[in-house]
Amino acid sequence: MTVHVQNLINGTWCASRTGRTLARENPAAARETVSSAPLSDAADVDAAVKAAVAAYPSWKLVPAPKRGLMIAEAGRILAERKEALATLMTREMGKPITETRGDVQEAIDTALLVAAQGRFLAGETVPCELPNKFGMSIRQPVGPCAMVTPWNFPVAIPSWKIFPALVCGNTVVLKPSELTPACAAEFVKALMDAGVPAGVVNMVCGSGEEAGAALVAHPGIRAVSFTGSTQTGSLIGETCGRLNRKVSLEMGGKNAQIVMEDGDLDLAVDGALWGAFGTTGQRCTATSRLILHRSIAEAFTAKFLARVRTLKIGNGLHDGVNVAPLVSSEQRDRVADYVRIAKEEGAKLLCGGGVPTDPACADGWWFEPTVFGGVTRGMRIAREEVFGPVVAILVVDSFEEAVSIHNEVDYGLSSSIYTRDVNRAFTAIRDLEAGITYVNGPTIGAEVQLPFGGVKGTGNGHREAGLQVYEFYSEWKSVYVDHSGRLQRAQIDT
Ligand code: UN1
Repeated sequence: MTVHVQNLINGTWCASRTGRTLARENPAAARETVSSAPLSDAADVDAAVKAAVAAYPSWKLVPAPKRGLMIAEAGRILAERKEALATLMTREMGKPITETRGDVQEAIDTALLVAAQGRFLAGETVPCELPNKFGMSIRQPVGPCAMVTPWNFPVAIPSWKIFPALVCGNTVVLKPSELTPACAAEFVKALMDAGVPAGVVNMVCGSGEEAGAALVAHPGIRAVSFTGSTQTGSLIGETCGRLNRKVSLEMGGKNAQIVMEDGDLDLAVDGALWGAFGTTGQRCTATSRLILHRSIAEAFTAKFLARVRTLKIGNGLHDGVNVAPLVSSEQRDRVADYVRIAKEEGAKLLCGGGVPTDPACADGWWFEPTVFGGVTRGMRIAREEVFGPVVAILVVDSFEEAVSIHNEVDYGLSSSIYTRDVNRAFTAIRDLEAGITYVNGPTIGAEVQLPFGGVKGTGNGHREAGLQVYEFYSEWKSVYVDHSGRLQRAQIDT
């Protein structure tokens, strides 16, 4: 059964003016079309932005607690539809049903957190230097926001952006990945069913080059939030810089798990398996490097490889599957390319490295869980993001060397260290250049109540989730109320 997705403009679901659509196949059964969605152009984007601009003046006057209630209701609706949405998500982008349930759950968690924030979008009151004068700061919305979202967390990531944007009083145009339009439409439907007025949330489907580019540069947009590739993020950053437009970028990672000689090896193996091969390695937070202390490297690698070989490859809808297909044939080509490059660079293939030969995998985009040993700092496989089930092992002689290797990549999203030494753990927390550090846990699995984002090439300094996200979706206004009844000159009459 194919889901026919449409654009949502001013509360009405409609086709693109172009008449063009794009079909989306099931990554685990490429002959099955899961969804089809409009390939929109600049005129469709223009209509969506105009709707968001028109809806803004009244939406920003709705009291924030009331906006929060609508978000709470959207969260309740998502909880009610969780199983159906998770099933659709596995069919549309591949990851196992346990993980797609988690994706929807992350949106529900975000709804609960953001809804409550509707009653606590707090500012400051501060003393003034002059008598009979009152000083405070308040949050105001930014205006119509553009969200450009990826396929790997097709519901959770839109929720990280759209819920806080709405509670702050902004309106939204969403351009979801062309690989997951049906999931995005279900997310937006939950908001509409929760009573969000027409025009407050709009959705335009299509390619990044056409619909995405038109949206980001549209004069009606005041802020842009993007999660995706470094290449696209940099282009969006350039456009927004030129237009003096607020922009939040969440891009690549080359996350590492460090295992020290005093770490719990079995626990570290569990962590590495989940971090490297969960979501088939297609998370910004995925473990892409294992930095092992030489004294445990051999023992760890043996245990790890034994476990990797037991991972169950299959259709994400089937019970017990650990490794589902990659999202698309292009993504699989990219992973295969990195495997070739790593071999050419002299890395040693320890397991996997190809397309599974099982006939059950013939009609989809699987790739074997792949481990490289003998990786050295300069190799591309040690520095570049793969976004697939490939992990590179680097061996070090000291904690200092582990930190130095960890920090020498361009990215800095997530990091992890397994150690029982509390001093080392806290030194790692201080010294690892990353937005997130886990102690005795894998690099994936952030919770929504803490800020999410990275340093260096991973982003441009903004954070999603937690309480920090409101810095992006609101503007501070400073207010001075002088009740002295006379002119008082700051810095002069004090
Ligand atoms: C992403 O890969 O872009 O921390 C998001 C995690 C998830 C979110 C990942 N909660 O792994």
